[in-house]
Amino acid sequence: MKLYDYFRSSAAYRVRIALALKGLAPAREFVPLRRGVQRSDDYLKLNPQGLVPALLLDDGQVLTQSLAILEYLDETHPSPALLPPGAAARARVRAIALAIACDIHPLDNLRVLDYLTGTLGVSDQARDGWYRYWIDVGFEALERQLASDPATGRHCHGDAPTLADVCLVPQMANARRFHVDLAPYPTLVRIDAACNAIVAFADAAPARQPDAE
Ligand SMILES: N[C@@H](CCC(=O)N[C@@H](CS)C(=O)NCC(=O)O)C(=O)O
Repeated sequence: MKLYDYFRSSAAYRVRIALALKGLAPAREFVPLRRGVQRSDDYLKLNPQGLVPALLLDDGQVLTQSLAILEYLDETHPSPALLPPGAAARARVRAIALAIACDIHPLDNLRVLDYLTGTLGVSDQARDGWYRYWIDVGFEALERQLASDPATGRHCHGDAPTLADVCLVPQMANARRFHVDLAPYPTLVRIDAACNAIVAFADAAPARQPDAE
């Protein structure tokens, strides 16, 4: 397997965490997003969306979309499981993961931010305000959801990491990078700390990647 990765990509960070939790260490190729290599002909042959991550399998198939990759890894390497037993519990975990991956993260993606500043002529300050705004909208709901639900434990669901934690931790890192005030989100902060105490999470952090600038 080979992971197409970028240190600051939170979608790739999710996959790095899952790989590490499952004890997998595939080859990696770094795609420097700031230089636009994700839009090169060679990369578009792998992922026509021009986004990282992509996972090249040993048989030549290429998987894209981090959540699809996470579920593939969970199906092919079931231990430790990233989804809990029980259909309703799995739906809860997926809902938390999707709230982050579908409703927060895409609004703050590099190409969206570049469109704001480049095409729409928005100032850097307004762009950063946009970034923080969409994290706050998503985190306010997540905090309410997690704080009030007895299914929340040391982690987003119970006491073991799941797909939800794998999505939460990179989004928390993004929030910190853009100086989002995390004081209103004590449950998210607590779960993030519990996750980062696990080596697989800590080692997947952007600052620990070989391509970190
Ligand atoms: N939904 C996709 C999102 C992938 C994504 O947005 N990747 C970002 C980095 S986190 C990217 O490659 N951005 C390049 C760009 O915006 O040009 C997934 O979960 O894999």
